Amino acid sequence: MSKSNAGSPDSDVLKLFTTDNCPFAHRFWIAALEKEDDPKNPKNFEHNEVNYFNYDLPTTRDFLAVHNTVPAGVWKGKPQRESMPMVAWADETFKTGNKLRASEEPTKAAIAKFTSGEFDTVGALFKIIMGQPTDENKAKLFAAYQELGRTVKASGGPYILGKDFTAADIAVYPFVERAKLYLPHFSKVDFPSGAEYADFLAWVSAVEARPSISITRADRLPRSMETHPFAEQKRDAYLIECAEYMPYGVKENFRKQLRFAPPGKKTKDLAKAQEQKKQEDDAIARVDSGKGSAADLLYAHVSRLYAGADKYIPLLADDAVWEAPFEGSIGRPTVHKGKADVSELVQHRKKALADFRFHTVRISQIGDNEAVAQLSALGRTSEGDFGKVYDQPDLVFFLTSKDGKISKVREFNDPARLAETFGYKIEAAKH
Ligand SMILES: N[C@@H](CCC(=O)N[C@@H](CS)C(=O)NCC(=O)O)C(=O)O
Repeated sequence: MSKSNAGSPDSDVLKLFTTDNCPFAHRFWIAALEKEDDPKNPKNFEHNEVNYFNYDLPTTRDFLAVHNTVPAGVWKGKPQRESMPMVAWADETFKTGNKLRASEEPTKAAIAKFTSGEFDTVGALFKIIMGQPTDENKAKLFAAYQELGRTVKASGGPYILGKDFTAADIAVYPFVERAKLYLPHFSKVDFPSGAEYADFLAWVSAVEARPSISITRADRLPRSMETHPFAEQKRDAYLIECAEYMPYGVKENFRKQLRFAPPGKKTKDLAKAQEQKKQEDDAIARVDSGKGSAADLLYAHVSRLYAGADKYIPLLADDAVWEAPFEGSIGRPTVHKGKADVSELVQHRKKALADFRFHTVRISQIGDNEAVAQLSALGRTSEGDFGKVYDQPDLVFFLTSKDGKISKVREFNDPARLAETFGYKIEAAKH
């Protein structure tokens, strides 16, 4: 736990939660360094490196009390969330360093232009890397790069809006750094070169010459080696190591492998992750064709419960029953009968939480029509600036299936934890 008072109401220092391999966090890191008088010696923010796979680390806990993605932060007791809003906020708030013009119209228009729609440099890249290196997707990304080059030329350069490095350059650059590595490595696609990309490539060089960019692109520092469960120390190899899930869609499977993994080492196993993903996909396919076992349905239950009632409710038999036998002691119903009641329960829960995940899930089929899941839940409520952390480390679902649907769920949680988070009153047991 940090000993500083960064983030507290009487400090001017931002408590920054960031991850050195995330392109969104990279945006804010660049912006934060640009706002420094001396980027080598930052004074506006305190850097907290977050391993968002391991929920037991104190820094990760502090981060999850604020947001579920990096970058995030706390400044004068208030939460800061999401990369581009944070860039704009820092530009307004910190009077030091360079003006990033984040709130000015031309910058806002350029950010929108190059991060969405026809000339999107972000979405098109992800599509290619995530297994769709089609001619159409490649053409779209490369057209966006050319348009960026034309914009730089028209503005007089060397940056998107002319001589000033702005939030527009910051919004795009982290995804170009990754494109240079990921396109050839994962998709066998050459990063563009040649005369038609000259203006775009000149922009890349100009951006990379900035001190803020060199600092953020340095090889991994000790704080990274001590935090993240990856082995490569050189920046390029490290970014590739972290992104290995992308072409295979196994991010969630890597997440499970990395939950308790040691920092500074390579322990993830792509073949095992792919095998697990196949089993999970098969389970969902059986569920969706009405042939799911109790264990398959329990996997679908855990995956879809917080994805929304429309995804969850079709799993239920018409006369499904949800029992929460311990919740009587906090004055909540212990039985919800039929689809309508259960749907109401599911919607009520989703609304109450701003951010939620089940994790460390173990599912076992224990009879022809029964399965049990031992798992943990972690989330944040949706009220107030921060919400409140909801932590239910020992949770059990007992599921009964009938004709490929869920006929009964029994949920066993610690009602004292629900009471603490949601303000229920603990009542004497009524038996
Ligand atoms: N919309 C967010 C996206 C940030 C984001 O997706 N960050 C990823 C890492 S690159 C993250 O924190 N993931 C958390 C997790 O997977 O648990 C932003 O612009 O800041």
